[in-house]
Amino acid sequence: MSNGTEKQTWTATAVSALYNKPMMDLLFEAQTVHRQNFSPNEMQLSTLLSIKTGACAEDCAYCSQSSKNQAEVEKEQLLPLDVVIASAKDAKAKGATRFCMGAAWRSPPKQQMPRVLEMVREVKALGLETCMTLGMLTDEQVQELEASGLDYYNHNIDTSPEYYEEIISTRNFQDRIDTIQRVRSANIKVCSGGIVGMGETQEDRVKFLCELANLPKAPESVPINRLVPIPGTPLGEVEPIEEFEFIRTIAVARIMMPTSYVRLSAGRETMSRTMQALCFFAGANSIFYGDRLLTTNNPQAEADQALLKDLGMSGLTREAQAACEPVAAGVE
Ligand code: SAM
Ligand code: DTB
Ligand code: SF4
Repeated sequence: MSNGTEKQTWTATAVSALYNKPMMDLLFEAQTVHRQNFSPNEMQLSTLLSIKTGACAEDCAYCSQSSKNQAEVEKEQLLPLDVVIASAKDAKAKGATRFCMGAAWRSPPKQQMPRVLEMVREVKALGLETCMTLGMLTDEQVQELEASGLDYYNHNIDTSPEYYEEIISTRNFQDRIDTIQRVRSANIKVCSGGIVGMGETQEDRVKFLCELANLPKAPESVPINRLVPIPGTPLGEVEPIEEFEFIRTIAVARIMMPTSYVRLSAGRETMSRTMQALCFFAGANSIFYGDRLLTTNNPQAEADQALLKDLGMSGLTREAQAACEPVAAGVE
């Protein structure tokens, strides 16, 4: 564990031992760490919007938006600003505090940046936190995003370095790390996680979590997606990962990155309420909130409101989040 001055480096051996602890011990430890750093009955709510859909040059095997895959998606060019603002207003009215905008790009084309930056400014002006996920960035693009006031940049490492090349061939693991480092060196918070259930081994999951936790500074936000198998993609027929394996991954992420928000991301639509509650107990304290992810469905907002109510939980306000931040910052 961290002594408060030096950041711990996690080894795969140590993480594997943690991962394979008796389930009740693992859950108890994760919940204990969670309570040391966060208020246990609050859930951070982020709403996602696809601002540019489909026709992506990359070949990510899980993704409906790759031009190399045969999934049926409605391709859409970069959305007009007013459509994005209307969607953000709606998200805010429903209780989201962060608005995440995703584009199916390998990297953002230069001529599209002015509108993207305008989106950040306008959404921020509504009083929402902003997050963008646009693919790989140059130093100049990072600076532009920073100047526009962007709060978070999402760039997932997705899986272990070893398994990465089984999933994507049009870029490599280091390309992802390079963009994360560029974002980290600016005044933008890092959101980075990955996908569980792509046929990877438990060792891959352990190594994936080591990569995230051993970054010079762990990501402030860690989305853990359960693969949404999409027909027409190479992973369209993959069987869902065993549930306890998934919950263990969340618990281990919580313990390794005690002050990060761990988001139970894609894949909730096919999870029972009980499974989601166990993921929250294991330390997940953020969700995508709103009926749609990028090209697939998410639970209805009303269903999530009912879930949180039945669990005695509530959406995290920005004020409560700000009050928590000095505590979290002191631990790392
Ligand atoms: N094109 C940009 C990029 O790749 O960084 C941004 C959008 S991309 C769709 C964002 C992330 O969504 C991916 O890195 C992946 O982790 C997640 N994702 C995409 N398709 C998914 C699926 N079918 N199931 C679970 N997660 C998925
Ligand atoms: C993340 O980790 N998950 C989100 C967001 N970051 C951009 C995307 C999930 C996509 C799920 C499949 C789809 O809707 O196309
Ligand atoms: Fe393109 Fe991102 Fe999908 Fe990969 S995950 S195909 S980069 S949209």
